[in-house]
Amino acid sequence: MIVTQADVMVTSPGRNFVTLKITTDDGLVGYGDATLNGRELAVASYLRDHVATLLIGRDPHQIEDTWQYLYRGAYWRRGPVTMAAIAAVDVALWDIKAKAAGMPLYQLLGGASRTGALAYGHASGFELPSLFDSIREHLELGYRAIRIQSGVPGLDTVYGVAKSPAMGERYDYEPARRSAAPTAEQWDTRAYLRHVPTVFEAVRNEFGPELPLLHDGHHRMTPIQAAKLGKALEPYDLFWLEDCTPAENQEALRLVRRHTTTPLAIGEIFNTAFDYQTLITEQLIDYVRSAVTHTGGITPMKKLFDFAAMYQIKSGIHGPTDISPVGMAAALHLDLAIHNFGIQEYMRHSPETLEVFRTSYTFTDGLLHPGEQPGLGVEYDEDVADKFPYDPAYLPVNRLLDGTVHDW
Ligand code: GCO
Ligand code: MG
Repeated sequence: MIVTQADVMVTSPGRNFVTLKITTDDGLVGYGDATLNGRELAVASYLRDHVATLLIGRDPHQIEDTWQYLYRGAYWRRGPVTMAAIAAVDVALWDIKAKAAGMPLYQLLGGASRTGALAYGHASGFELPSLFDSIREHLELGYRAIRIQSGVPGLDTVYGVAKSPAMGERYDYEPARRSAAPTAEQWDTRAYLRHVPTVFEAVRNEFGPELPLLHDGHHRMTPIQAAKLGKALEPYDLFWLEDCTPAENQEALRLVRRHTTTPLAIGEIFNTAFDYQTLITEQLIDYVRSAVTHTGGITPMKKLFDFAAMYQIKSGIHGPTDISPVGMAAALHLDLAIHNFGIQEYMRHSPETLEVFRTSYTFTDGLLHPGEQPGLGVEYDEDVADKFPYDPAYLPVNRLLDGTVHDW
């Protein structure tokens, strides 16, 4: 079997997605997600202009060799654009291999280690009543673990918080605002640090001690501020505190760790195992947040999780709606197979997105399952996709009240 065609497809059903389609002379088709929110066309060009022709004539079964060929062969390693492009190739080849085997992909990764993957959803509200409503909605949808983001007194907009959920607004569409330039949000870390523990106290009082609760700090704190927050949140028994400090600085977590037993998750903006070297070997985190789509695909993610497993660190794969259903399905096959599964983020795609991407994964009683279709179990409808042309959209930028640009 050889690769005969590699097509890069861009569509925007509610938000932008980049998908790689690899076709073989046997007529098998594999899909890979190459979506990099706000920088989509850079990855599309990397694939179209520099990778697609290299794939023609290759044996699709040689996944490890193709991965090394693209990673080492380019000389310029790592980086989100490169690694998203390589991920798309890797996932598409796994899709083909599993289809050729007539098995769902998780079977090729070692088979199921569990009946389903515990998922967490995103509840948010500017004030406590709307936050509580959002939590209740998620519980009704079947979620058994919930991320909590709330407004901060004095700030008009806050990352991860829907302004008017009553009007049907979901925050997952907001980070990719359709505009020619990013919008600006505001930030005040001291106000945030004063407010967040009161929110978790109220949520625990209302919903009890059992519900696993998560929170995302989105890289906004210094190490000492993060240590303070972790400590303040200890009474509320978080499942994790995510991205408490800017992720590039691995050593920062030493200080945070020394001060708090709140479990820590990091890595959604990482793209190789090297970004975790200190974090894993010194056991500075509890959960690895990488996305399959942004970390070079299934091949390196499996190695990364096996490395993490040696230090009792678990998975918590990134699953916002800017990961396409193809990337989501890839994550679910890994979640089912690996031993050190922790939790899976699941925000749910919009109906338009699911018209383009026909998924077979299921969400039942809080657990996700990738389904039993051969391969990834996701089909891409090109006719429907063509109805949603690319539309520039940007993540917001963040500024302190005096105008200084801050981590977003
Ligand atoms: C999360 C993330 C996302 C990111 C988004 C950026 O934990 O799900 O922080 O919401 O902000 O993926 O594109
Ligand atoms: Mg996050």
